Amino acid sequence: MEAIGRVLVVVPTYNERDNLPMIAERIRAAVPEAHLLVADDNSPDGTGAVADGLAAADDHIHVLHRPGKQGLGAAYIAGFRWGLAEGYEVLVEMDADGSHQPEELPKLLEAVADGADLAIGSRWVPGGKVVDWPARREFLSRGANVYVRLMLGLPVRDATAGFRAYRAATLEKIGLSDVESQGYCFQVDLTLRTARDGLRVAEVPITFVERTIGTSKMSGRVVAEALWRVTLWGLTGLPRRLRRR
Ligand SMILES: Nc1nc2c(ncn2[C@@H]2O[C@H](COP(=O)(O)OP(=O)(O)OP(=O)(O)O)[C@@H](O)[C@H]2O)c(=O)[nH]1
Ligand SMILES: [Mg+2]
Repeated sequence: MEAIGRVLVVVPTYNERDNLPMIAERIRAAVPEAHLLVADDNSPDGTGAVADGLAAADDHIHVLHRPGKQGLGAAYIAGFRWGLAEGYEVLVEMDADGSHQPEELPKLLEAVADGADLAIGSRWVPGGKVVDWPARREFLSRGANVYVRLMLGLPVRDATAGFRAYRAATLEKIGLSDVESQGYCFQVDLTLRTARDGLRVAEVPITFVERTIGTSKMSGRVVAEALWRVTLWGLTGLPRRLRRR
């Protein structure tokens, strides 16, 4: 296991006022050396001010204020850019709603230390679990992942997962400037880029817990974006895959 250097956990927020203090505290306890960046899209519920309060009391917490709701992908790209400019060596993605458990962060970081260029906290590998999800959400996530595997031929069980750790070098290599995905297919987009560039993707089993506070930002529009983009990537990549056979 090698040393991995400075870690930045990027947490995007939109109306997570009631979740943020608790999740920040759990992150700080689970990985005390790591820094936390809250990327808030000017949440109407005042999450940005809550984040400022946390940052004022703790030099390991930072806030990136963005002008308005521009989607998860855009928030992460802005957060990654901030972290790369500040010289962090590992950049972690994590939800604010408690679905991703900070206590599982060391496991993800270990996979990076063991050589992964991208470590994905996976619900759909042996040992991975989902707690309290309605059947239709599980069906949607499993179905999306089957479709992604069929269309893109990605050797990954949970390509839509949003709990992951990237080496800075991975993000620099795959390039962020031409990423257009806004919603959750951002995760598939970056997984595809990482695999295409021949980098090493590791999946670590995690337990995903349905949020108990606040509301989901998952919408029909987000699902539709993922569906058309994955279909397009699959169809445009297909001739190349067939030629390789
Ligand atoms: N900055 C920012 N954060 C967002 C945006 N959309 C979602 N988020 C955050 O991204 C994380 C995941 O969003 P959720 O609404 O929990 O979506 P999800 O986890 O895929 O879906 P659920 O399982 O239904 O909760 C949360 O921390 C949200 O606050 C956005 O447009 N901008
Ligand atoms: Mg959630």
